[in-house]
Amino acid sequence: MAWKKAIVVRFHSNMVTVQDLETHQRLECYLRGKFKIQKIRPIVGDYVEYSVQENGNYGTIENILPRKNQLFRPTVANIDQVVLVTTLKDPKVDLLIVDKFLVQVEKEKLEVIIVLNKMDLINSQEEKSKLKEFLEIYKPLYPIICTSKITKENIDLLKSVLKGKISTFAGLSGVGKSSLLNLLDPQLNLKVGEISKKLKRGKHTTTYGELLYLDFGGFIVDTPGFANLELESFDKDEIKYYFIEFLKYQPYCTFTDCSHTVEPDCAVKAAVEKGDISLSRYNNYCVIYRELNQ
Ligand SMILES: Nc1nc2c(ncn2[C@@H]2O[C@H](COP(=O)(O)OP(=O)(O)OP(=O)(O)O)[C@@H](O)[C@H]2O)c(=O)[nH]1
Ligand SMILES: [Mg+2]
Ligand SMILES: [Zn+2]
Repeated sequence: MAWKKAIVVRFHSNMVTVQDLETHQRLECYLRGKFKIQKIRPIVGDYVEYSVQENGNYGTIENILPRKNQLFRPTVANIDQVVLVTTLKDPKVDLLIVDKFLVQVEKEKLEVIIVLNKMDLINSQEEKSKLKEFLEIYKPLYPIICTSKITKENIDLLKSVLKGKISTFAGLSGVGKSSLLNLLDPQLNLKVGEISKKLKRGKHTTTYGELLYLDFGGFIVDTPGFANLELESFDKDEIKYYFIEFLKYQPYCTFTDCSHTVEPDCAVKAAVEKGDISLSRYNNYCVIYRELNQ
């Protein structure tokens, strides 16, 4: 029988669950022995070719197609975009965490969309000015979608952004990732407000995420929220390349290896003083640089 194409949605011991690209039907598959010999393992998000066994109950993975990219936490292949979900209130997310997250995504050269959730909680003048500040900082840099589980604003816009793509939802615990996904596709029926309790107890979360299929077309990985974000594996000198708005000024710094922190005649610092680069972003860059310089 001819091979068919599918995507790996789940991995467990020595079998994988695949979803056929045409029929969307799921099937448990065995791996050919050659993969073990070649030390190749399919991961969630891999496109594969498979054949169906005679009884029709199981399939066999025949071939793993080349990966476009690979994310390690969670382990997923062929990601089109990362959706960073964040909030200004309950929890109040520090912009340093947002910037650290963006650094990670920029390093992987992935597309990112910022979703600002719990808009229903933004009511007081103080909260509204925080919102204004957030938009002023990030709108020139990344697409932002403001959402709420309560008012359901912009859920259709979010749907259109996810349609036909493989996306991961990332963000601090409690910002509403699972809630938003349930709103997008109620069949997902994800647990809300529970994983964070598990994290507090220090339980390990699975490293192999599951690919969830959205009924309007598209795949999602609902990653468990992280409590904090450390950039331990980064070199202090690479961080400047991941603050994307610095790039066009960098060539005009007097020192070619300028770190934009203490050097004189720094074009990035000049842009901060002129207001062309946000002070918040620049300060967070300096914090990250110093943390890695210790
Ligand atoms: N007011 C308000 N509450 C929300 C909104 N979205 C989610 N919540 C609530 O926030 C809490 C956490 O929501 P979850 O969807 O579990 O958050 P999560 O990001 O998946 O959290 P983890 O799985 O721990 O990473 C729940 O009590 C939700 O009901 C929103 O737009 N507005
Ligand atoms: Mg969740
Ligand atoms: Zn400089």
